[in-house]
Amino acid sequence: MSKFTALQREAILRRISDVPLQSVFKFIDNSELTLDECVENGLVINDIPINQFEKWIKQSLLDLDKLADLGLNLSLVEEIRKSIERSEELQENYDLINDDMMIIQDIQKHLRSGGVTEEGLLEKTTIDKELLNEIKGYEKKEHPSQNNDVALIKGTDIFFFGKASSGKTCVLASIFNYAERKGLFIDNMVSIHGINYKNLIVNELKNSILPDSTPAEKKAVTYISTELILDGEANPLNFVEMSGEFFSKAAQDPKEINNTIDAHGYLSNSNKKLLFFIVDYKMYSDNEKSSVSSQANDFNNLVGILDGYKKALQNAYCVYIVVNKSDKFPKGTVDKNDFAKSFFMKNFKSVYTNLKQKEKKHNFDLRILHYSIGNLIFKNSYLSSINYDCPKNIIQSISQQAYRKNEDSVIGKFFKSKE
Ligand SMILES: Nc1nc2c(ncn2[C@@H]2O[C@H](COP(=O)(O)OP(=O)(O)O)[C@@H](O)[C@H]2O)c(=O)[nH]1
Ligand SMILES: [Mg+2]
Repeated sequence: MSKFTALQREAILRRISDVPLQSVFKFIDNSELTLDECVENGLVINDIPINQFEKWIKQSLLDLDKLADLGLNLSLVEEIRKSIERSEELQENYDLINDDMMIIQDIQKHLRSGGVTEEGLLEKTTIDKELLNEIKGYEKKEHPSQNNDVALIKGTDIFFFGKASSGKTCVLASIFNYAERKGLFIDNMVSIHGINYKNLIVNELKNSILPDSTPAEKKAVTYISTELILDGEANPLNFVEMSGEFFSKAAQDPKEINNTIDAHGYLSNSNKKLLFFIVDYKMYSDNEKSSVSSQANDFNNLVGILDGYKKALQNAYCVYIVVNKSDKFPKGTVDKNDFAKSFFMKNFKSVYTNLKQKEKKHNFDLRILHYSIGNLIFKNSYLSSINYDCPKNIIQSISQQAYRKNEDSVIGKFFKSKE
């Protein structure tokens, strides 16, 4: 729009109260007139809708403090102040969401309390209609821990060790979810509580919901018994998940082993074992250096304890180092297993050396691999897509270990033909 000449300006200002409001707004928007001079020349300020003032204030065309001087009703000035504060607050929430700093439950709460709006989410964040519906319908049920002290049946025992929150339950859920899709496992009802727990976490994973942390109670040591079916042959597997606090407690006080990682005597039976050490890569990438060294300490202590405890390591076929949450590896990492190996050997050097020695002494395999359950958004609280490669590789490896004797025949055939 062209600028007025001085004469035109004067003429317009003189009859400003006759000019349609929308035109006056445009003149002010384009900095051709100021609100001050319009009011001086007879524009009735209280006729202007308050959202118009808000727009000008946001565009720095107007100062909030000036409105009272210009004659705007004080209660309206107050209303505008509040509304501006609120929209700043809303914007802060959208910024937090865009920076991946808000968990899904908080987004849901803000939607209910007005801290964000549906339109705002769609407009100002990357959330689309479908995801918005997921957020609105998101529901995480409380579930009591499953008391499970049934003795392990004969078979291969699979243990998950790692700090609280390192992702043990998620790895389990992810493995069972994959096995269910491919029809690889058959539930064994000896561990009915374990099976219930497994069904629950798999169901939640399918609904993108992440598990609650496993509490440090003896009854919260979960045992899920299943049979791996390959070529029509059933191979019993006992999956044991411990609370992360138990793991740390045992690491700090080896005398407590009976009450912690050997809860219910699961660790000391004569079954063959696969031991999974779950390393939390995210703690590292979040720059929580102290927690990395405390992970290393705990693993070192654990290795020491296991070495002397019954035949824990002697009965182990394989110790797996799982560098978990590999979706947080640097962008562009091509070979994630390679990266996991170098990462572990560099940052957990002492644990690696320690395990290498025990590997020789007890003759188990030592494997280092990466794992991710999928892509997580909303500050790691919501699974936006599921990874199937990681569980596939782990199950394949577990199968090879569990069937060690006839490795070349059955397993090789199965995986070559199926995938
Ligand atoms: N980025 C990422 N985060 C994960 C992954 N697995 C788990 N997490 C996060 O870690 C949290 C704790 O996982 P959980 O399985 O409960 O840990 P546990 O205490 O060792 O059983 C989850 O709520 C997620 O936020 C993963 O593969 N990638
Ligand atoms: Mg857990």
